[in-house]
Amino acid sequence: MSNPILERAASNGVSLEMRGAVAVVSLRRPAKRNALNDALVEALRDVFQNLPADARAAVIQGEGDHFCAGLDLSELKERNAGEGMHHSRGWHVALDAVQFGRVPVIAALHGAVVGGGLELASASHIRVADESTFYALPEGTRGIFVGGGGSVRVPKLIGVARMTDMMLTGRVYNAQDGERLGFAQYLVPQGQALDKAIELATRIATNAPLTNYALMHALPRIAEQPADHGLFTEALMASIAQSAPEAKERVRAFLEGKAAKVQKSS
Ligand code: 1HE
Repeated sequence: MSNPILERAASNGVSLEMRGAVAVVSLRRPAKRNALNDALVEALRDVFQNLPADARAAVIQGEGDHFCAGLDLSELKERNAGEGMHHSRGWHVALDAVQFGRVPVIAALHGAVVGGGLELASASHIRVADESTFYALPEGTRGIFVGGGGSVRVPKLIGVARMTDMMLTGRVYNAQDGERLGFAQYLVPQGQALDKAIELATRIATNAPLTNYALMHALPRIAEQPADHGLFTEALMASIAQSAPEAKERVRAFLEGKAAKVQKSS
């Protein structure tokens, strides 16, 4: 790796390894359960803002027994109100780099996905959880609030009522319930989340890049627009995507019987 930004990120606990066209990003602070201190949040931001040009999809995972224990609570105790505001805004920039970067991001989840760890997972586009995964928002019981975009992103997955309950009561959801409620789109046996995430990312990497980009950037914005505006944005995005040479080639291949049909699922 010769990129100094990625080298600095690696020394601060976030490494990147290319597997074909998939960038595998790893949180590497297992002794602290991948708790996110300031250096790690900045490293995450830097990695996702500087993915290699040949990356067409990314996976994020945590080393050790847990995906991520959330905010590093040891850094919280010294912060005043102004510093707290800037700290939260720094998380927003980092997690926006995950959600609104250049390529789709698949989170491979296991063990604790809690607090800021759940906020990070929620910024990804697809979540694959193994059976050891559990989800919680201990902020409520620790006397704090979410600050990494959780109040915006988590209700989009499970609804405001469930998030309120999690924060008021400290409720923890297991992997099965998490999939049923919408935290994860895929549930796999213990130890298999990373392989499944890489398999999905490898498939996604073969899509037309402009279609992937449109899905990541247009869908969440359209969801927040009034219907009339959303339909207009959709029409704009559709016309841009279908005018790309790659789209024309792919459609022609299907019409000539050279592209796969949609198969009934088993
Ligand atoms: C930590 C953190 C952390 C572990 N900050 N140091 N997040 C939380 O409230 C979750 C807090 N963590 C836990 O509940 C547990 O650690 C776990 C369920 C994740 C894992 O349990 P376990 O038994 O495997 O590990 P452990 O023994 O609790 O922790 C191992 C070490 O990691 C230990 O340090 P050590 O020096 O004694 O070895 C822990 O202190 C340390 N550790 N989690 C700091 N979070 C943008 S705002 C977001 C707001 C939030 O995210 S609030 C939620 C914070």
